[in-house]
Amino acid sequence: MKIKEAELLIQSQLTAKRFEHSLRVAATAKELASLYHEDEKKVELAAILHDYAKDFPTDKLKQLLVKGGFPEELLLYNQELWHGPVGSYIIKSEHGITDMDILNGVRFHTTGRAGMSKLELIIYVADYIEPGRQFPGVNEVRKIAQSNLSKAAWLVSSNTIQFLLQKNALVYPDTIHVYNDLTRSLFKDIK
Ligand code: DGI
Ligand code: FE
Ligand code: FE
Repeated sequence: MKIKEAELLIQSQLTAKRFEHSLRVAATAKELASLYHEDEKKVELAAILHDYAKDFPTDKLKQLLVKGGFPEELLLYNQELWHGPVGSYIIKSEHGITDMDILNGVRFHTTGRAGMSKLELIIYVADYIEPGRQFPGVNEVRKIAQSNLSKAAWLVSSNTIQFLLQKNALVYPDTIHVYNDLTRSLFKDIK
């Protein structure tokens, strides 16, 4: 799929606001791809497509999550976690995307997971730091993203978990796994 084609497709699926978010994530992700020597075209495509299923109605998300064979445990967690897996399923089954890195970039963009590829880390971080975001602490992540991609992703996971704990929200295991995985690799003597 060409970039322009993906943009038009996403524009047809999302509200204007979310479409603009997707374009900003794509621009941010492209910069990170250049900085960290990742395939810019692949990264841009994954970024444009990452929120494909964000505006799907709940019933459709639920149905496609099961149809796509994703862990049914996801149904016991916040519905925010469903649009990534469902998006990856749709771009594969309806739009012929076969690149596993792109599919995983879309699938895991909300939770992250242990053992993320460079492309996955880029999407995960770009979604958090695109210029329209105003999370507490986002400027620190923006700064670190310029010199250390893993450390930036670690901060995203740490901030997200702290945000969820403050709300007494459930934390999906993959959200914890990315934090543990990056903590292990960044701070080698911490157990
Ligand atoms: O789709 P976006 O809004 O661009 O961003 P996103 O896909 O990263 O979704 C962000 C939301 O998902 C944000 O409010 C934090 C939430 N989230 C991430 N991990 C978890 C989670 N929510 C719950 N309940 N549990 C998680 O593990
Ligand atoms: Fe999302
Ligand atoms: Fe997003």
